[in-house]
Amino acid sequence: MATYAVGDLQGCLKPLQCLLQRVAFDPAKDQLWLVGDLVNRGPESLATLRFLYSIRSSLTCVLGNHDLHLLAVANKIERLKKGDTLREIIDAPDADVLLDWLRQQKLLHYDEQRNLALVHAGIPPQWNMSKALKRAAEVEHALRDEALFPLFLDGMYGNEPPKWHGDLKGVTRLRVITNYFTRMRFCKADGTLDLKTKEGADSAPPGYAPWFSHKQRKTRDNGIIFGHWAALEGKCTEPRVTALDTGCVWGASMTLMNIDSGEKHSCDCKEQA
Ligand SMILES: [Mn+2]
Repeated sequence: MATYAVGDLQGCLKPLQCLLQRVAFDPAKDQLWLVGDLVNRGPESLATLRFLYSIRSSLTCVLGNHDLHLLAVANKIERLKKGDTLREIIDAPDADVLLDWLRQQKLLHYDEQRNLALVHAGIPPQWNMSKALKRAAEVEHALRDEALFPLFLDGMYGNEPPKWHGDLKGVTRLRVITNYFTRMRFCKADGTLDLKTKEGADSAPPGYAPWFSHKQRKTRDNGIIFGHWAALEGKCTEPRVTALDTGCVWGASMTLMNIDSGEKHSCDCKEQA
């Protein structure tokens, strides 16, 4: 029995299957952690979601910004954007089953035994693991609650306010939490977000730094696996922090890591497409 983590899939099913074959993944025995952004932009979003659903009991999965966007579009709260490849999911006869499963997934997973967290974008410097789990649970509750679900989806878009405050209420509060866990790259030590810059770790605007590099970060003693930031090319020198998005959907590669041994494999996406 082994546990593996894989970076952003974004509908790239063949590279995922290439990686699972590489390690002889057996869903009856092994576990697979996914950093989110399961769908969108890539060639096979529907087939990817169906495959994941079929092995759901072997999965630990957190939601990314593209997954939340899919839920918003499917619930007619947001329109498809240029470049979105989500239509096939929304039109599928089994869409309800797939989307209902997606909606049950978490924003932050923490494995206490391994002292290891799984999150799409990151954990802001000002939260320790226990605070982060509480904040993530607020959004997870909204996703599962029939009345809050549409309100949350409607209110989750936007970059403001740029920083968490305990007095925030309602969808504004949920928006900031969601932006941290699913969209963050650069922030200040106090958690002020810059959500515009998408280039590599050395492209921080003045006063900002990659979320993981702040000395004051309260999760420095926890392991964290994250995706979302393709421009890092899987490189992160911060101890115990692992960047797994290697830009498959942009024609680079997909990365799988054995979370206990740290051994990595990658499948080239151009050959697999
Ligand atoms: Mn993302």
